[in-house]
Amino acid sequence: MEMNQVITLSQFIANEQLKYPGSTGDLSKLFRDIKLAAKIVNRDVRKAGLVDILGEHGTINVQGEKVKKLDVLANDIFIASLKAGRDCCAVLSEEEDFFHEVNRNAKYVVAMDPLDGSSNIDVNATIGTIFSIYKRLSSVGSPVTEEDCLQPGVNQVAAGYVIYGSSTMLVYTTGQGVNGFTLDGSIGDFCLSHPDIRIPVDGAIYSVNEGNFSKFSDGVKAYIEYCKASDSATGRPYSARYIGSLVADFHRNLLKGGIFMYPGTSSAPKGKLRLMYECNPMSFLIEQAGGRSVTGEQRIMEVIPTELHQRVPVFMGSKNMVEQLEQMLNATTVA
Ligand code: P6P
Repeated sequence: MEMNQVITLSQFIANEQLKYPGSTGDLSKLFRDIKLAAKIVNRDVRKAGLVDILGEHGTINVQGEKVKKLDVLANDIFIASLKAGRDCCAVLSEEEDFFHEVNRNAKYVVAMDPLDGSSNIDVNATIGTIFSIYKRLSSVGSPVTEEDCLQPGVNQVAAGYVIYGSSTMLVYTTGQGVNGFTLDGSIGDFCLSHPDIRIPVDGAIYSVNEGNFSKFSDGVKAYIEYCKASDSATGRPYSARYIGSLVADFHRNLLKGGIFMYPGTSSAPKGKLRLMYECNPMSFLIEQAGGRSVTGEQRIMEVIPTELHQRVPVFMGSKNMVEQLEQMLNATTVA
């Protein structure tokens, strides 16, 4: 890329669309709506600390408006933008029990976590938005069905996240690799900053909440001990890095290599993370970047969903690290 050549997200998507002569442009318009909502959420996230001025959520602010929790506000912002854009037929959101029909004359379903890691907001840690896009199964114009929103991850047409960190980035895939765009406040647009992201096949970072160690399976315990063991030939011990915000932990591992784990435990066998709007989109991205993502028994994207908000155990990251983990899980299962 020539020096000083700025490629905005809209330009990049338009160029990508040219590769598909038959495309209607509906997906590009959907990304337009997601981009707009992301910029508005970014504005509000950056003000989150100003509660003394803006008011604590649940209170009434100086304008006489009820101050919403940021994750509820983010949900409303994304749904409003998708509704106005008219290219989304339904939204499955972590913030709503059932899916929300938006425009039955549109063909794309959006599954999303509008603001993941919101417990980190109060301590000013990095948080993010995660989204996953499917083509509806039912015919355009008919009522949207639960089956439209319960498709396996292999059916995704696109997935991505927005990370509200030291800078704000939008990272996405449509199945043609992974590209990252950084928000340039001076022009108010996302600009290509990380073209064709590939995760290293090996890494030296492991991310897991070790507070749950006593409740992990023997195989997971064995792998964590493997990560901690000293072995210079394989670059161990690895570094432990856990922010407690999926988008932040994922993004670091995507760029540097590593493995992220949210295993099942004796008290929560399915783990904590949601299949439809956390594990599937992140799995699409990691596989498109050359990594691997499994439940410990199968590829995450091949799980057949049965509930809108179902949880699955997740192990995802550098291909060789995830395969090493799977070998240790199988060894303890077989034993
Ligand atoms: P724990 C944040 O609440 C979240 O949903 C993910 O962003 C994060 O990876 C996980 O939960 C952290 O969970 O149990 O380790 O605090």
